[in-house]
Amino acid sequence: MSKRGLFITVEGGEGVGKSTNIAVVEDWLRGQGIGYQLTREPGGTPLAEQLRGLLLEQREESMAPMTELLLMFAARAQHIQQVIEPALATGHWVVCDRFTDATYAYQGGGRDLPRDWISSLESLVQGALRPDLTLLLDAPVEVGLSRAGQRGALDRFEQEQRGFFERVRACYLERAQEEPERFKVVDTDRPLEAIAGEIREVLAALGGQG
Ligand code: Z5A
Repeated sequence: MSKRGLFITVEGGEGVGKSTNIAVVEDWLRGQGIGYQLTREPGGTPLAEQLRGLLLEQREESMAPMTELLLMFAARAQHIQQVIEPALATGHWVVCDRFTDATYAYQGGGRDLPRDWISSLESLVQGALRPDLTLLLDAPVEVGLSRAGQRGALDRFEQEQRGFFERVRACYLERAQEEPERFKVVDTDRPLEAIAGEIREVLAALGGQG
């Protein structure tokens, strides 16, 4: 039986450079000859991608925070069962663009839903599954918003006000302080090559445990 793969999540606020730096993670994994599955949340399966569409699209009827929370976990349940667990079980590493820390940050920090509701759903939906490493890409909110603002139409989250994104960032940083073994906070308000070098170092240290 193959050794279980490692589960890496990449987190951070709007425009911090997740997509850009996930490419660095992929390059490193390819260079090491490690099989991996790249995926994202909300989404990652056809059904979960449909739920993503519901979560991100702008509509006239506003979405209740509880609806948003339950849809995030509904998508996650499907994603874990169809993609994440099967990949880890065959020894592939899983690289996931956002996971449950985003729920704590956006629905907990941003929308002010109670943290214990999120942790109850986390236990119910994930059982013992937790990331082995979480790369928290961090930059001041104005830096991320100005980078993200150079793109096209805004989704439902991107329409939020600055205070929302400040709460999201504060919640991510608080979580990183609470779990320093799992989180690596990477300052992305720097040139790309410096960021990539730090990410490769973090992965090399983790690879030794894999
Ligand atoms: N969400 C939630 O609420 N609860 C949950 O449980 C989950 C998610 C799982 C969709 O996520 C939304 O779902 C998300 C939270 C919510 N909403 N928001 N906001 P997403 O992952 O699709 O959304 P995103 O945050 O909108 O990703 P993003 O904006 O695409 O950001 P990014 O991937 O971090 O950024 P990027 O595309 O890599 O970089 C942005 C630009 O900056 C780009 O032009 C780069 O070339 C440039 N860039 C990047 N790094 C640098 C540096 N170092 N220097 C200069 N320029 C740079």
